[in-house]
Amino acid sequence: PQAIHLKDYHAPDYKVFEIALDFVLDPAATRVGARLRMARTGAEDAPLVLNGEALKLVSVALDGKLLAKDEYSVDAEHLTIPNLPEKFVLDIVTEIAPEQNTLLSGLYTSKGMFCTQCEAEGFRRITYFLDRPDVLAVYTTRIEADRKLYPVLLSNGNLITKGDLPGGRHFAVWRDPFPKPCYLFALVAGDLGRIEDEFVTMSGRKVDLKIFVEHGNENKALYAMDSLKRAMKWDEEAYGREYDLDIFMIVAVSAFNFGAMENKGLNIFNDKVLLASPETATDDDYGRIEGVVAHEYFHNWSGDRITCRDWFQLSLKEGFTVFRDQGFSADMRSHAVKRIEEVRALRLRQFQEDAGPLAHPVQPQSYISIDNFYTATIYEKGAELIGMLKTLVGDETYRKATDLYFARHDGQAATVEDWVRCFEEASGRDLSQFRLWYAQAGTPVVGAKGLYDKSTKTYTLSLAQTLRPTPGQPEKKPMHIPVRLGFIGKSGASLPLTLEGENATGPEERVLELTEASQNFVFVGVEEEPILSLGRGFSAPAVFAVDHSPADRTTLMAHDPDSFNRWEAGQTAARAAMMAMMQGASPDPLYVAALGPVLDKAMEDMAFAANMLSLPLESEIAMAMPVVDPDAIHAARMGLVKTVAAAHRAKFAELYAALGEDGPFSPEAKAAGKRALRNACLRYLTAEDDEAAATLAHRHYLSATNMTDMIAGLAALTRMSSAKKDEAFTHFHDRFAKDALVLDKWMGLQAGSPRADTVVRVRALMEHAAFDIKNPNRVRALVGAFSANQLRFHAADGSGYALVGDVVRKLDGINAQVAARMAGAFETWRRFDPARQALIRAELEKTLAISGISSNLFEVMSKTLA
Ligand code: HT7
Ligand code: ZN
Repeated sequence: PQAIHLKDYHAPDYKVFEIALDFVLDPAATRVGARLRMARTGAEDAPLVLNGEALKLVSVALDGKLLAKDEYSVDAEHLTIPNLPEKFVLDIVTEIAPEQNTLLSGLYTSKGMFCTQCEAEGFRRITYFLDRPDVLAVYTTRIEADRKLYPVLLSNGNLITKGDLPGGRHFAVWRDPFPKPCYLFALVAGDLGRIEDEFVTMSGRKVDLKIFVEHGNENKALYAMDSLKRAMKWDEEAYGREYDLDIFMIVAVSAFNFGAMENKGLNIFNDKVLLASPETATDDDYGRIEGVVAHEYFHNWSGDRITCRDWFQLSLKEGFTVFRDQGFSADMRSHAVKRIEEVRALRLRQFQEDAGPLAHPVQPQSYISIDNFYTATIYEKGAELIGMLKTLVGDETYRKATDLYFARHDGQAATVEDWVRCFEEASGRDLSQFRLWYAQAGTPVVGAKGLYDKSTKTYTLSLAQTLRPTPGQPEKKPMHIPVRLGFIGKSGASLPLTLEGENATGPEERVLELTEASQNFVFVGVEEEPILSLGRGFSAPAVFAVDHSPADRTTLMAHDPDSFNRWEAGQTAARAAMMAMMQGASPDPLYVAALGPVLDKAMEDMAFAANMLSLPLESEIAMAMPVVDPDAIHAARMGLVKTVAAAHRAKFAELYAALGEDGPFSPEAKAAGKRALRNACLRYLTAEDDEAAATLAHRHYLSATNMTDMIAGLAALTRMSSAKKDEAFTHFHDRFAKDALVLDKWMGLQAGSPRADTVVRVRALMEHAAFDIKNPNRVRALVGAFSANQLRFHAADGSGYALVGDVVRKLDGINAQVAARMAGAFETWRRFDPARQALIRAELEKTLAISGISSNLFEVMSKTLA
């Protein structure tokens, strides 16, 4: 497979003004007519090279005249037509087989309905086209299908007309007046239920809102509808963005490669991130639904109205839209808790990526398969870059910059450079060095050393940044890093930060700009030796390395006014305690004691307290180890849980009893926080593997009135040997046997069990009637959850590697995008001991050797092995 490079970008040789699509739907053989009104914009002798994949070409006509076979050429990926006039109309007819489309890219069927997924390069699996994001056209779509089987016929834009046809068939015509790239095209046809609502925009226009789901699931779409209306309002207030069509539709589908897709006016969602009811969805599910509904809606401006010039600019729309959805969710819930969740996810997925063989910059320079670049770096690190820009220019200028971006680039396919320039113009600042964040891969380490001079009351802070080489980038330059910080006195009070040369007392928090490899900052009038609170709010996607003493950490845990750093201090202390335990030390009594005040104050902010009480995950601990020892990590973590549980048992029991569910279920943040805190207590109260713990967990499960609590009870049981475990899992299975999304949770919990028989159980579950390798949700729920189970995936006998390797190899011929994603489980392999590395290498080599390997999997495997 060939790599594609950013440096080779050329504007297209042809323009498409309009495209009229005509679908005659049939699962086995759908006929697609495409009429393209086009013009040449490149050299006179440039042939028109259209992309196409898995298509049967029926005919091509130029300006109404059928072309003979020698007037064009077709290969597996292109239709090439030479000698074209300056302006012309092409009519192309193709035939496709949606029911055979297991890749779920292009037009496919899912549970008897038709749906599309065109990002990144799926449109070429529908018809021959210039399948690149910088070709923007106006779409008219006619859909014809059996009326009984497919009563709902949808596409982008506004409905123009619909009607009946002979033979029990019917049709609908949709027109989207906004020029768009083909990756935003969508079509849905099926027998679907719906809920409807409306939204009045800030200029007083009424927008019809419709969500389509499988019949019977209508009530499970109500929360998504509510989230949508809140997102529409928020985008008007926070960014001045008003919706532009008369109708906004969402459709839920069961088989989907990703979370959701922002097709203009017709978002398509994986049902996992749309459907919710108290009995079937956890609080995390509710939060995710709210966030993803907002994310896709926000794309209407950051992605659809302004799209990307090429796929190297992917973070332009994704990083920005993630940043927008994070802002929305923080406003809807808790800023402190949201930030903790974001950083946790970033470190788990993006720092891991940046430290491994698949590291790439937020703006990559090359790729083999663009599907492999929908990564945590493009999305979450991309969002962090925008957060840093906001920190550097301030809130008001940030809004000026985004207003300028939306006004200047509306209707265009833009670049990251266009974006940064808007910030430069709005702020008057030179952001040349900041651009390195887009160009350099890797996570910088910001080291800090403080020197306090009691006699002069000065504190000299030395900051130094280092960035390790990443694949293809041996040399790195210093970056522009905003470092938010504060000083805390021994009593826990905040101290002012006055820089040398300033004549007024400084504020209690400020942002330093680190631009050199190392820099000194001298603070004056510092009355006592301060404890440094560095990287507040996680002000940059970096590792902030400060050598705090255990006592300093507990002071920060209790007194840092920055809630993120209070949590951070607790996590660092817990990690240090577990690292020491792996060297034979007993659990750090200072850390264990520091959780006392956390418990005492827990009722003040329950969601935050739950986060303070949760120890770093095993994979988070692994990131701090030069050679990962999964068994030692597991033992240390279990040991610390048991010690904390024993030290604070009475308080955990008291809180647990006080926090029982009362009143009707609410998915809102306060009620969710209460459940989170109660379930954190349950975790400690069930620390031992004995009948008392099993009885409590079982009772918790049985008495639960919502899915969050049920899962908490089951999760506790997965660690236990008691017969109550199987009893509860069987009960849960039978209760939810008809609900695929809930059975996914049932499978995932079992795949995440630390018990030694987990591999065997997962293999058995792959034979369960509910498991379907063709449905990505099922694969992710079982195999994805298993590969995230560090202890069992990395079992020393290699049985976990073999399981995932077998699935990846089988899946590649079915759905290469998902296979490549699953294969990402091996990306950390060089961080394990030589014996495990040898086992993984064997899996990687076996996988690379499969005949007909997809370019998706080839890219991930070959880069992982390199
Ligand atoms: N922009 C969407 C990306 C997406 C996607 C990418 C590759 C393969 C399948 C896909 N489905 C959706 C989702 C988003 O970021 O909003
Ligand atoms: Zn997105």
